[in-house]
Amino acid sequence: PLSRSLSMTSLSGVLPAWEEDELPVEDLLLFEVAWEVTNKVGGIYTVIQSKAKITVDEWGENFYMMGPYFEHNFKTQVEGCDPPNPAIRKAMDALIHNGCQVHFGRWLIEGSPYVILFDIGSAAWNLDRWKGDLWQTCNIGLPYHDREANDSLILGSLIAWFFKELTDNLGDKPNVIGHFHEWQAGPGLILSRSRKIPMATVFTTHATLLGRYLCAGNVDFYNNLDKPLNLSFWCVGLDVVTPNGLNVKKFSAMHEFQNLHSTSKARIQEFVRGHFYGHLDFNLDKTLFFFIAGRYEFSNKGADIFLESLSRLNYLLRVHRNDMTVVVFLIMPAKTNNFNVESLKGQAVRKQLWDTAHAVKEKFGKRLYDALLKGQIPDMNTILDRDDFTIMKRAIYATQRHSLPPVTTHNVLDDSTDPILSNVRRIGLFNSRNDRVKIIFHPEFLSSTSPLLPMDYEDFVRGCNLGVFPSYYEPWGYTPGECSVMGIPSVTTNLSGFGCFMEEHVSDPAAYGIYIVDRRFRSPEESCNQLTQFMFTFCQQSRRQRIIQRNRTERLSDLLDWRYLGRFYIHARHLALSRAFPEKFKTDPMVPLKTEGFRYPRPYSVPPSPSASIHSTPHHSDVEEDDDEPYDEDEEAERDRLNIKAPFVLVVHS
Ligand code: G6P
Ligand code: 1S3
Repeated sequence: PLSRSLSMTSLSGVLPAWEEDELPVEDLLLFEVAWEVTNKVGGIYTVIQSKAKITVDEWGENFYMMGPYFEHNFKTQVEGCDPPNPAIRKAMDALIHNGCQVHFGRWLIEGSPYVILFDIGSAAWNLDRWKGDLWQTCNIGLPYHDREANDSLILGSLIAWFFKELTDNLGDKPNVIGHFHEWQAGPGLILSRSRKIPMATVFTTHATLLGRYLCAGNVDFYNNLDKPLNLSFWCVGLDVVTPNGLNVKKFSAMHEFQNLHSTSKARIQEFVRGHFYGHLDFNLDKTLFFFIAGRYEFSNKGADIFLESLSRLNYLLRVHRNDMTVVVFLIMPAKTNNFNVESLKGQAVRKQLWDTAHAVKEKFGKRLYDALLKGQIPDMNTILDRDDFTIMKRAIYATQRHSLPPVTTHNVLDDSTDPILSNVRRIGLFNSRNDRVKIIFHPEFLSSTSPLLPMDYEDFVRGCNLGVFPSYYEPWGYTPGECSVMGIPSVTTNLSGFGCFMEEHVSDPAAYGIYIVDRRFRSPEESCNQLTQFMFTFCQQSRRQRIIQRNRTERLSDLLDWRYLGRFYIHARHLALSRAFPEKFKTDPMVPLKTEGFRYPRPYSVPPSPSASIHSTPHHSDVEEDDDEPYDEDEEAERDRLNIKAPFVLVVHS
């Protein structure tokens, strides 16, 4: 049935009570507009793609996503079909008859939402006229050669045109809601509003160019927020803060995510064996994998303080004679001209060693079998012949190298000015034998078809031990949340939306594997020391402590689930409808929706005073070091649940 209402119930009111009036979705059409619909650029794709399922569950056939058409994306992600709604068909046809191409289909992701995709190229001949319209309407002029801005204007003009046709066809029922994401969808919103198209509108911003550029420059942004900045625009009003969620999947076997960690980790270890050939004098069983990943904004994403802290961590591990090694992956796309030869050679050498070992093992096995068939135990000194030794020696000789294992997997184009490489040179972490911290800069997003590290991002994250995201400018930041739902601990900051959200809702975030660096109230030097300390403490944990901590991290995933956080979007839509059509839709704007009042308690097994244990590491006085068995967290989880008293439950009435 189309008519569904959502109500959120928490068993004993730990979560704020929340009841929205039922929305008659059969009398409404919801359109969500974003540049990243079927088109992955960054974090906004994750928002709309992961949220699709809960939106389709609520809106059924009355939900549509709109974005730009790219042939490759359409062919690989969309199943084309005819729009079932005649009003939508008619509106599309109006554009098509005027020479613009519009495509319709189902996006092949969870929930299979309908998508309407507009071909920018087919409408580009209108650009000058539409630039004029934008200038006439709101005095916004676009730079001549700015491709991004031009494309967003074409998309916006097509979308506003579509809405005009649609609402003309529909009359006053059903009502239309247009939800626009980020500035690229902005022209569609501006034009729809200025043309007084009868529809409710919502705009979600995911970052501001202003913040991004000011933070990346030399402005001490957060300490000067109260001072006037010489800018032509500055502040926007805000109705609802919509925390970003994820489509959380729970495994039926509780420990499945721990097993997945183990198998993915083994694949990363294989890569490391190749990359460090000839220098594998560290114990892979005592090696932790840390990583940072994201858009290559060196200081905004905190790669600067991460590298500095790694050099301090290297020092601490060395002076404390700690036997752990940390291999750090920096995954940030930069301009490259392919993989570097030394990295590819590393994997080839590893493969050759593997093949040699396999060939000798086969021969050995056959000779052993033959001897046993004759009732003999073979002489172990002669079971392998001279040829076997020769191929083994040759394979070992091939592992000699005269250079250190490379710090980057690709040839970086601007090598001498690249911020990561320049800083690696400054701190001197060149993967030498003495270093306890090794660096691998992978200046390309991961892919399961890579000849070097053939893993997709999700599998890679699962195999790591700690994600480190010490961002300076980060409106939300998906990366640590993605780690959490996979049960991988991470570092975030109190300057990221995610970090603030966790600080608000989790009593002892570090015990749950969420380390929050204070970049708001501390100097960069102090933040660096704090980050170093977090990483050093992490290295001091036993394997069993890490397993316990991963269990706790994974337990936080409910908090990040769209089934919980989707309520903020529902609220925003109510608000928009009540403003656009006040006679039909009412909501109390005086009661803003908040998540305040709910906190995950400190895990049951953590002593009440942090001074009683290493700060926030899982308490384990009664367990053996390095006990490899997956820790049965059921008991602790159950006690925590009782302690929370009110696990939140989402009830969907239909
Ligand atoms: C999972 C597996 C264990 C494995 C461990 C490795 O928990 O269930 O069998 O030993 O991962 O953990 P580590 O923290 O050393 O990567
Ligand atoms: C933005 O992407 P970014 O990495 O440029 O949007 C993301 C999704 O809302 C958000 O998580 C991130 O903080 C923003 O910065």
